[in-house]
Amino acid sequence: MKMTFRWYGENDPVTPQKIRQIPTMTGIVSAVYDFPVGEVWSVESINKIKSLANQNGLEFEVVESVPVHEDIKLGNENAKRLIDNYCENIVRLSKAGVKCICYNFMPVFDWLRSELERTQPDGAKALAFNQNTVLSMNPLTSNLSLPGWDESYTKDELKELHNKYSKVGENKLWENLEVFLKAVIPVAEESGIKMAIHPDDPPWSIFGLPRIITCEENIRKFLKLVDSESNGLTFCTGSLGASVGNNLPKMAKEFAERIHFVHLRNIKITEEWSFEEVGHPSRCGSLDMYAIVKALVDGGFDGYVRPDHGRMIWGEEGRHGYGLYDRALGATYLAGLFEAAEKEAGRRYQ
Ligand code: DNO
Repeated sequence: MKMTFRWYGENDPVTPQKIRQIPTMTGIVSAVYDFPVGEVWSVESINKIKSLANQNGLEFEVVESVPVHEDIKLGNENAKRLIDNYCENIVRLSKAGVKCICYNFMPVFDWLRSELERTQPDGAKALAFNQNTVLSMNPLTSNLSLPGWDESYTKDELKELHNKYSKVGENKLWENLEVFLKAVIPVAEESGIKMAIHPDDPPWSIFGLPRIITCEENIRKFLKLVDSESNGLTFCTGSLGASVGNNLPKMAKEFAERIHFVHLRNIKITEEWSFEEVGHPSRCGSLDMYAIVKALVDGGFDGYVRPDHGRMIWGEEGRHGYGLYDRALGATYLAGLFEAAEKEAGRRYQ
């Protein structure tokens, strides 16, 4: 297992200098942010991240994300050119030493929360999702500010996109995903890159848009679309765990060999379809973090791990979910779980 930490680039107040001081940290997880979605990243921009990481004793082996352009998900006439660009990014990243690429296939919106600063009993501020609030939101008319939404569309563009997706239901989205994978995975194989799809967060349809990477059955289907080690998963416990039907330890064990990257965080399910983010340890929320880590290790997982979203504690302010303190606490807790599970399994602990 390699413990890593997400870094949002030079404007991120959580600097590589700080990240390297977190015990067990081996590398940063980052991306090039200065090119529009769908375009080829410059070698200079890629190498800059690598050298900033390396100067601080950290590796740059995981990219999160190389975003998939909406036209690929819609499968329209621009898809071919954009997929070619995607392949070129894979080749360029592999030349810079990247080994794993995280991406998602969620239409329009990435991860979604209805509240960004819910105050918890101990005074920490955390992200939360309430289904009723989300059902009452209309992204086409309201001024939404969503934490995971990297692209900012104008209202008209959003309406147009929404219209286009009205013709793309789940089946068509699966087909478009298959087209993407059949083009991209052979390039990843040749480049020694493991592709790791991120599950949909939350793992159900929102705003009438289809979502398909949601549960055990669909993940099994996804892995069969292209049965290659390079076609793998980002196992995000907070995303999959929001659905009460998902048995995370079972899924972790079954899919372990195809899991290349793990996002570990705990959530507390407050009612069906609603949850809030909590501290990483099992006793803080609804997920049994040790059972999940143990299942991964017992299943043979030996990839990259990062502590996912932290709460804002000790007065820290910054990017929602991505402050320093709570994620750092999470990293050391999670490293402890891995040490225990790996030793118990008779594997060398690194
Ligand atoms: C949220 C993240 C996601 C993730 C993308 C992967 O905190 O886990 O935004 O980076 O879905 O493409």
